[in-house]
Amino acid sequence: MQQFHYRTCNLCEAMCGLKITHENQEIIKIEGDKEDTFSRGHICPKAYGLKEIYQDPDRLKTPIKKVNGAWQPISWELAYKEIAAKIIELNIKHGPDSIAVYQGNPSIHNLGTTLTGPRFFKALKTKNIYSASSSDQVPHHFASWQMFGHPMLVPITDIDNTELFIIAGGNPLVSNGSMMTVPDIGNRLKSISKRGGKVIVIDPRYTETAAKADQHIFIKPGTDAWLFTAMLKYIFDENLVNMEHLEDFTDGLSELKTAISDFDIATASQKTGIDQNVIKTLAAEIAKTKKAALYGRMGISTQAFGGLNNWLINAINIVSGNLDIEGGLLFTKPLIDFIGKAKPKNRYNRWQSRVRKFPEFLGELPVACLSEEIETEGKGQIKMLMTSCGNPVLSITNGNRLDKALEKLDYMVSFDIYLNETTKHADIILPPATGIETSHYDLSFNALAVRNTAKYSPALFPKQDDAKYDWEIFQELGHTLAKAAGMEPPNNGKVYTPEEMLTISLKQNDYDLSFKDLEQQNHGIDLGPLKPQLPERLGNEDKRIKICPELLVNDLKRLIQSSEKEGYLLIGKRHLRDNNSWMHNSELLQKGKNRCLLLINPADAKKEGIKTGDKVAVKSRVGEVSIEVKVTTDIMPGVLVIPHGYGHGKGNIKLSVAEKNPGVSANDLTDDMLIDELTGNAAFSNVRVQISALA
Ligand SMILES: Nc1nc2c(c(=O)[nH]1)N[C@H]1C(S)=C(S)[C@@H](COP(=O)(O)OP(=O)(O)OC[C@H]3O[C@@H](n4cnc5c(=O)[nH]c(N)nc54)[C@H](O)[C@@H]3O)O[C@H]1N2
Ligand SMILES: Nc1nc2c(c(=O)[nH]1)N[C@H]1C(S)=C(S)[C@@H](COP(=O)(O)OP(=O)(O)OC[C@H]3O[C@@H](n4cnc5c(=O)[nH]c(N)nc54)[C@H](O)[C@@H]3O)O[C@H]1N2
Ligand code: SF4
Ligand SMILES: [Mo]
Repeated sequence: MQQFHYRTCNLCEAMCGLKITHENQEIIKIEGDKEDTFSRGHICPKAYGLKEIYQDPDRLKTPIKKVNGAWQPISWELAYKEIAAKIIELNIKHGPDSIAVYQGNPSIHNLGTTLTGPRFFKALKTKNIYSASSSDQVPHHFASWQMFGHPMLVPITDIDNTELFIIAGGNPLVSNGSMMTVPDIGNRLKSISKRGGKVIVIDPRYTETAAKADQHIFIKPGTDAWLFTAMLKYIFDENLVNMEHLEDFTDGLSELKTAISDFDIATASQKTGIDQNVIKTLAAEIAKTKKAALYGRMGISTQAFGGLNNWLINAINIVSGNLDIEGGLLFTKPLIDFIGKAKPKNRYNRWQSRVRKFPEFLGELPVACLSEEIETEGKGQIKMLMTSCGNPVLSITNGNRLDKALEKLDYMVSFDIYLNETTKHADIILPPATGIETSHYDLSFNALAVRNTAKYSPALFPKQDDAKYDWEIFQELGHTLAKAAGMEPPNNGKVYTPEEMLTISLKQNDYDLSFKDLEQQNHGIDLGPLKPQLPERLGNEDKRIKICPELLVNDLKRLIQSSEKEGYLLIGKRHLRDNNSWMHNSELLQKGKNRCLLLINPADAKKEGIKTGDKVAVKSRVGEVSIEVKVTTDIMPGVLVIPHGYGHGKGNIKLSVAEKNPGVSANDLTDDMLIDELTGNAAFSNVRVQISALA
């Protein structure tokens, strides 16, 4: 008999509701859940990947251990014991910092991992904690923490009410939104234009989102901070500041005016390649449109001035009067609200990385430092690495360097569902149950969503008998470790389920909902639109916005002193059927033409004497790849595009589908020396490269 199961897709940030038709343990159909209170029936092709991951014969389900270079099964208990013994041994020999942790992107998409992984890693008391966040969104958190008092107080575009939506460095039509949980983005964008509003995209590529927008503006990669400072300057100069509702609790407005007084439109135009009149119009439009939002994402975050960009974007939204108004940008109020309860504290520069002395932020060091911290001998050198839900050999800048550095480790453990380019270096891999075998609640993305909603999804299918959930693995390993160290196991040795943890989190909340209420609503519960909440919602003690934080203002010097070098600027690109590096083992998502191509503008192609289908060598300071070319007017002259997440099949791994079309890794070209020195974020969005035609 066919049955229906409703759940939230956990593959990206959009939180789409799925309706899964199944007969016993066979999936018949996956479609959008039209009754989902938030996503209204939208899904993307990746949702079908849930079925493929479930059925993938290459997916690991029980632990494996490398013995003399060959993989062998090992029991959970023996694996825990070996890992615990190694942690204790290295701790005694070299101290807690000799054990490093890398947490990848799916950590935050899995309820069990989110609830138990970070807690386990924190208990190791190592300063060497790294994550995909510093290849991604750390600058957003930095600006939010500095300006609004909490790293997760990220202003969210009120997309369903705005009249002007400016997108810089984001391609939500493909990514389905990021740092802005927004299912059904296509229709939501269309509605803006339909109600007489306007969508503008600022991007070095004429993207899928740009194609649906009212205006697209090419920008030279890495120069956005020049554009934003010039826009701010213009708003001040033309007396367009209009923020009465925020003035009573905003500090530093006149300091901001002074700080940007030396910037001008002419310089910005020369740096960005954007016409002066276009810059003026952009600034005037955002200041004069009643409900407007300037939104920036990956492209403005993963560059040398990611922190500055996010600060300047927030400042533009504030002075133009668009923060904390309907149709502008608002803060969320999730059901499980870890922001509201948090106490302000220092989160920056409490320690530094050992080799390059980069400051810690939110308890983490920049992942661009990981390889050198493994390679460089001396006190505090990393001897052991634990990766969870991450594939840094393909995802971090200068991935090849890490690939080699991992060989030097004394020991490595990976919590991962695949034997891949990173986990092949591990001594033990512990694979959790995943996707439709697990229950789900979005703890993080509800804090970034364009509407307040809540939804709990139970597991669809039971995990294989001898498999384990991520929350079991982290808690049981924690207990084994405590016992081996002669300590009391945490929680008296009890293993809490996510459901028990959610029940505890929901004991008190502003919506008066219990876990039972969530369980009863399989299409989710709508908690209403985002609403103005300032100043109460601010995270700092004085409840005041800091529009001109010292750390950020001082960083303007670095922008002014920056200089240009020769060569093409390499940027990235996402495809609707890719998900970073890890869903290439799905036949369904992989079929079709090769997507791992180098995109180049016709004028540049002509100059280089290359055409579509040719192979070229692309070379950067750190490496070289050879890749097929596609010539397209979508790319700005001087800019090259290579998607990330490819480069499969390096070594003894098991990805039967992915290896058929391995592609090359863009991160064999990106440079670990390029970093936003303020926030520690990797700057891979504009790496200098040269190309040469191959015979
Ligand atoms: N050049 C370039 N580099 C980039 C980017 C870019 O745009 N360009 N994007 C950056 C961004 S935004 C990000 S977020 C990072 C991502 O970087 P990472 O998080 O390091 O890489 P992913 O490709 O997401 O790899 C996810 C890993 O998690 C495993 N996995 C999947 N599901 C589960 C699960 O349920 N449990 C466990 N334990 N493991 C699981 C997969 O097998 C895979 O090994 O890459 C960054 N790197
Ligand atoms: N299909 C699919 N969806 C995904 C993912 C995926 O891999 N595939 N990954 C998920 C993850 S982990 C994340 S973080 C999000 C990312 O979500 P987005 O940020 O929306 O995704 P990107 O496609 O990386 O968009 C970055 C854009 O910035 C542009 N850009 C590059 N350099 C610059 C610059 O200097 N200035 C400006 N203005 N623009 C620039 C690029 O051309 C690109 O269009 O997507 C998520 N969703
Ligand atoms: S957009 Fe994201 S959440 Fe929605 S179906 Fe696709 S992968 Fe899943
Ligand atoms: Mo990401």
